Amino acid sequence: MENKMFCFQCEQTAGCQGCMGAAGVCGKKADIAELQDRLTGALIGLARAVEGNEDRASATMDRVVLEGLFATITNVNFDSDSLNLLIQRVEGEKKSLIPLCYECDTACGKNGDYDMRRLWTANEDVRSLKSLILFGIRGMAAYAYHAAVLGYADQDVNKFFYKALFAIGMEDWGMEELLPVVMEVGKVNLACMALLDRANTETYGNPVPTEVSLTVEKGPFIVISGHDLYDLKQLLEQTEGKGINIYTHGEMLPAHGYPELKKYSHLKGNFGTAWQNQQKEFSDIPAPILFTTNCLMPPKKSYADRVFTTAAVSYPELVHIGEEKDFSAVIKKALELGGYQEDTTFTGINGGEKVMTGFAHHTVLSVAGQVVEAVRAGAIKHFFLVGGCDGAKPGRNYYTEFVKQTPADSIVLTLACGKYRFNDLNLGTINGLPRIMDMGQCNDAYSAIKVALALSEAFQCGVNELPLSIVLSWYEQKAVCILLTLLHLGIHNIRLGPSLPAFISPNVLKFLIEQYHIAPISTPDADMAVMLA
Ligand code: SF4
Ligand code: SF3
Repeated sequence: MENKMFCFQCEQTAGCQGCMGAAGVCGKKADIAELQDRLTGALIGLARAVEGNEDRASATMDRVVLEGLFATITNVNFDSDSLNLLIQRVEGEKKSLIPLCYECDTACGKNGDYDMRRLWTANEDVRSLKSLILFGIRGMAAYAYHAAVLGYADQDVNKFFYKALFAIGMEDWGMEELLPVVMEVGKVNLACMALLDRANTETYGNPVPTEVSLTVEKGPFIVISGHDLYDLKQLLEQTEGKGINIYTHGEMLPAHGYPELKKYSHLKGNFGTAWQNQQKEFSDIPAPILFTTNCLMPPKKSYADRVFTTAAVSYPELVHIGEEKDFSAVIKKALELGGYQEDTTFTGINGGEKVMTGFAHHTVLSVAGQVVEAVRAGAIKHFFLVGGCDGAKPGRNYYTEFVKQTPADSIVLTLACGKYRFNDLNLGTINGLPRIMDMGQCNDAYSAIKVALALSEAFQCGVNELPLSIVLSWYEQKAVCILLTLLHLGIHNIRLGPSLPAFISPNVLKFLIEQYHIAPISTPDADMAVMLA
């Protein structure tokens, strides 16, 4: 490949084909793309060394696999130093596992790192299936990482990462060998999301319905973005009693529903909308912003001195807070900047001044009887799950229009950052139940699955027979593992948008259509008509 880089893992990939120039649409430069490929190739080498003997993998090895995969997710790590360090750590783990191989002159090829160019130039179907595996485990690694920082691990999940990485490195595997691994990503990701759900709820309690203000009160404040609840908890503890308020941003919004986080009175509200608006929304903000995970966009000069990173996120020249989680630099910056002089109200994209969250499975299932009764009485005729990532494409206003068109006797379940397209709409209630229920972050797809399974049990039918329509929006790799989980559960007729992944080859798409009747979104009117028919 004479192009400088190749990456097609996210929805905004150049020309719906692949970022191939000096930098990707996300701002990832060719040298960083190459380092991320080397890191992935090194992880495949480690999986080769472990192959057939996953019990030899240590806890530190499992951790470096999670961190290595997480670092390559879109909008997470743009920093060569930290990527080089990760590569060294992977090589160090491999060396500890097979020290003799490092002294051996015979290249047997069994433990070598994998050259990712072999994947990018492979037969399109093989490339497609291996991409589904790779991007799926990248997303899943983020979830396993969040569980791990709370002290939760599932050995079957951890072992599967090696199996999946090994499969990507297999040169002579075709559809027959790769397809089962693709489907296994979905199965294992279900276990991984269940693990994270347990980690979050056992640590911070079951989320409860919570109204979240979009007004920023006067005085010093910090905005915290990303998915990591542990980082938020540390920040809340370290800022308590210091006269600094904390506002969530992006995927941190659902944190407001957790009892052990909402108990902090200085966790005040939410700032801004979804990730793609950050360069505009942060341009003149008188406060620091802490990124705990994706989606970090290359910061503009106007606010770069106020952005901090921690955990898997890294960007050159930004201050990175290490594992000791000492946020004093962020606190100092908040006090220096001082915040707004007056309470300042922002609105959601539809003009709303507050949003609701906290409708995870525990809350929804606690009113299951009421929901089932409302369905039997005809007050609720349809459920929609409209969830997933947000992004910059103009066509994404589909999701706003779609939700606006949902009939008054329907419920909209939502999750992840795509909800910012409509979560400030007031769609009213049905028998006291709000018509829009935010189930949480993208990993809380687990909640939606639990609710769908409970409904199918209550009505004694399969999930595909329920009056339930699923409309997903995707952008990065966590959406890939969630989609694979829904397919693993045998869920049909999923609508996917705003465009289909560039890494799905025509043959793989044909398979998905034939087996699962997956379809691209069209127009809100046309899709709504089909779903309600
Ligand atoms: Fe392009 Fe997306 Fe890859 Fe960034 S992550 S280089 S935008 S395909
Ligand atoms: Fe959003 Fe980046 Fe995917 Fe967890 S924050 S959903 S895009």
